[in-house]
Amino acid sequence: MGSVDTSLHPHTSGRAAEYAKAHSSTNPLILYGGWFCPFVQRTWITLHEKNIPHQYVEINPYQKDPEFLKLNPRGLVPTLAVPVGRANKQQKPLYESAVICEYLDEVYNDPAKHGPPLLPADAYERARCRIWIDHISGRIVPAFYRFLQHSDSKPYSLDEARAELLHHIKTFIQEADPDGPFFLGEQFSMVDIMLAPWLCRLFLFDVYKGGLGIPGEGKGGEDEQVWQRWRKWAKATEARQSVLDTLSERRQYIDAYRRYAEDTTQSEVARATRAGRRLP
Ligand SMILES: N[C@@H](CCC(=O)N[C@@H](CS)C(=O)NCC(=O)O)C(=O)O
Repeated sequence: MGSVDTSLHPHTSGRAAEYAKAHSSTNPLILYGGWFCPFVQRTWITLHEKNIPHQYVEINPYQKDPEFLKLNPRGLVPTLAVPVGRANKQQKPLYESAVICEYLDEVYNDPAKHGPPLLPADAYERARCRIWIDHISGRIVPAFYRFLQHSDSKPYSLDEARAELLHHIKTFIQEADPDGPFFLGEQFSMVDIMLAPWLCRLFLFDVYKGGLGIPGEGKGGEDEQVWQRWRKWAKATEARQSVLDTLSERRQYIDAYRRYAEDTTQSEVARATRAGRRLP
């Protein structure tokens, strides 16, 4: 059994380092995160989109520090320490990226300070967003890891893993507003946030797995329109300030994800993927 990666690069770099530094002062709302983690990036993008004052604390979740486990017994990032009580002197923990992001959207709800809500006001539309958030977390994200962790000893081929990821991406984008650029149209929303971090990591398939396989402009055959819509979404989402500002340098991701590509990491996500279990 390989070791869990406690030797990860310890800091953010690039734009994310600047954003982390700008949020390093003491604040009653604390995000415990790891620069490499896409689930953390979901939370980070939400904090950025809503301009929420907070403190960012970089930790290595693989070290399972006892103080950290007291906050989150699952031992995962993101973990949020939320101020409660009089004068915000006490804090309570929250975890699970999708839960945290919805919490932030609900609590920081003054449009003058925090912009428009990230989920629609209409109950039906909100529920529909949650279907596609569930599709992202329950289908696209697991397929991402099955593909990235592919090795010759797997019971499925690399082409099957690639086809599965592309199938889930296609199903998702066919549900998006036809004009876009974002899932709901002009408005950047929680649905976009839930997928953006993995979008930013798709280049890893070019580095490690011989390519992602999404056809280039004009090469999508009968699916050309679908892939065109995907490219529009991807371009707009990648260019979003909150997404750019929460990314470290590419070479750091390439190093950090080598253990996934070689299928040697013992992270909870990788072990669940290997065992065919639901992701943590
Ligand atoms: N379902 C969790 C997943 C979080 C997660 O897996 N985080 C990883 C880092 S990307 C982690 O903390 N791993 C620690 C470990 O595997 O021991 C969420 O959405 O927040």
